[in-house]
Amino acid sequence: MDTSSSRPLLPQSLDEARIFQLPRAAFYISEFITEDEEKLLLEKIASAPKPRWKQLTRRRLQTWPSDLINNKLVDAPLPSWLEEPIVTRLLSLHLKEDVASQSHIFWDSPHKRPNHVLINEYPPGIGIMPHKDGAAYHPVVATVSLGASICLNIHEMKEEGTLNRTPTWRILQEPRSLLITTSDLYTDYLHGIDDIMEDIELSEQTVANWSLLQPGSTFHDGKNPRQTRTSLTYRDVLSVSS
Ligand SMILES: O=C(O)CCC(=O)C(=O)O
Repeated sequence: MDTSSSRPLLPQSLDEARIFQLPRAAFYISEFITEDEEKLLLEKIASAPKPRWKQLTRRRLQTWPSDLINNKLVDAPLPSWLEEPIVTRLLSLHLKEDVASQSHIFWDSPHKRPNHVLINEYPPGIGIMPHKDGAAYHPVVATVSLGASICLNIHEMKEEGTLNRTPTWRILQEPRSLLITTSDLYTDYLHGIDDIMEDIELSEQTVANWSLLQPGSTFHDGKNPRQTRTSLTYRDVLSVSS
């Protein structure tokens, strides 16, 4: 598909984008935004005022509209470039094709839409420790990836309460893709990204969303050499103060 065209080809409903290998429910759309939209978003992120960036030890991030304070968000709109086209497109995706049930992925969240976005920038070799996102948010995360591919690992806790370092599943996130994770994946599992220079052993057997990847995508020898990848994670913060 020509992803530089003005509209991407979206599935009829999220049902068509379900990752069946994962616990209910996760969805993956490989070409959720166009190349032009990706370029514009990267330009907007790059041109944000310097203080917007929070430099962590190995990664940097922006928080929109603001950081949470005691798990609360001060009421403020997202900037228009984070709303359009992503939020509108996300909310236009119905869970099922059936016209009688035309609800979207945030239908049961308190604000019926995401109100908060984290922008994480991962240089090659840098990831994020396995973690849970916690109680501040409604348990739906919509992640749009920009710039490059990366593997997200899903981990389980062992019976004795320690982390199983071997991921139970891997999800390959391509540039311009949308990944939605919900329910048990949010509450019971941890997610993280390895600190490695390339993702290896990528195949139908090892990647949960393999059948949903971009048509014709080639990961030569099952490898994905890392390049700088930026993610936008959209969530609904439960508690909002005015
Ligand atoms: O960049 C990603 O895809 C994951 C980000 C993440 O784990 C988080 O924001 O909690």
